[in-house]
Amino acid sequence: MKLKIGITCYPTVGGSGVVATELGKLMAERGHEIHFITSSMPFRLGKFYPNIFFHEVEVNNYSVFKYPPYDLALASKMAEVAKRENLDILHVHYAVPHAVCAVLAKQMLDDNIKIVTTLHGTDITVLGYDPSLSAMIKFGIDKSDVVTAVSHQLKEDTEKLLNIQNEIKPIHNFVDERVYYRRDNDRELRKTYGINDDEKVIVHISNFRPVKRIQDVIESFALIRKEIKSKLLLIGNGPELTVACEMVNKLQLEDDVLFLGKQENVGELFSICDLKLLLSEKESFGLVLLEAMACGVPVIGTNIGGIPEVIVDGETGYLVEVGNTEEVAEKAVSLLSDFEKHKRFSKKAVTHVRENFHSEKIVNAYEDVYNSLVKG
Ligand code: GMT
Repeated sequence: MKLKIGITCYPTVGGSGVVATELGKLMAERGHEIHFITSSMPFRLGKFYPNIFFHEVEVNNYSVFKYPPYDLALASKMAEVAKRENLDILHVHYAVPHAVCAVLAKQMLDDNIKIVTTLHGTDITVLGYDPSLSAMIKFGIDKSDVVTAVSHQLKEDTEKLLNIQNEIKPIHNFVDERVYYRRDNDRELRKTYGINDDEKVIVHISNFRPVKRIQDVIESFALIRKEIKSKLLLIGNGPELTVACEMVNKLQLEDDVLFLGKQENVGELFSICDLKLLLSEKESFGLVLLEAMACGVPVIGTNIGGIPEVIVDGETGYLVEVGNTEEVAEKAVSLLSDFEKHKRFSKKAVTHVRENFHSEKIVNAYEDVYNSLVKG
């Protein structure tokens, strides 16, 4: 059955926006009609799809408002689009404010439209502890028809923290394998960045928020570089970037750390990398780990949140304790200095992603959720 689905996400923010947009695109390719109801065009939308529509949420800032009422404008837009387009489902990414807005839209419509809420992490692991928001988050989750979480750990954390009545269904994230695969552009691109043939390339991609512990990434790199000729690529922008620059200067690593800013075609960049580091203190999944592994890049991640559900320790990379940069360096050196081992990890990373996080498998899981709602 072909469905009409409204999708709301933070269109320009990190992994959740990517997953929401990619899911919308793949659902559209299966013939469903997709309506993005967001504050701006999702940045990964890319090519034209005849059955994907974008409805911009516009917020008027009247002088009586101290703060522009985005949440109310979103709820109104959801209700307007759902009514006009006869939507079957509103699929929202993040409980606050999106799930709450969807509940409000549903009440405005007095309609049987179904709400699917996907939890991505920071709505629970950060905002869930805020007493001014926790009851609202619980409300959004409990009033949704189906709630999914991007990892088992996030499901558990949410249930424990907010005493949730609704069932939460874990559905892992995925990558589009048509975008994330290893290219043979190694030498050209490496040259462009001034990377010598005998150097290894280590990469970190994030939004440089404090939870990403960027200092640990740089400290680990400084230790690795003592043993192995290497470069560190730092990709992304965010509040800790200045701290990162200062630290690089202080450790005199300027020649070996490349700040590449925000990048679109990370699949190509991963293709010149030998190792990816994600040393966060909070991470409900770690989508960048999947993206790296799909491109044959082994990963080292911290043993927290959903990361152990993504990395197979000792096979596709390593799990390390938060803050233990010596352990990171030791594991990285053992991997980067052993050609056969690295090749084995790299191969296993690709097959692990293909077998467990294939887009078809994950999109099927979401489609089953949608179908169960419209049939029931
Ligand atoms: O990590 C962030 O700060 C961005 C955030 C987002 O909205 O994309 O990421 C969360 O959702 C991603 C997609 O499901 C997950 O891969 C990230 O692990 C999760 N971030 C955290 O839990 C800190």
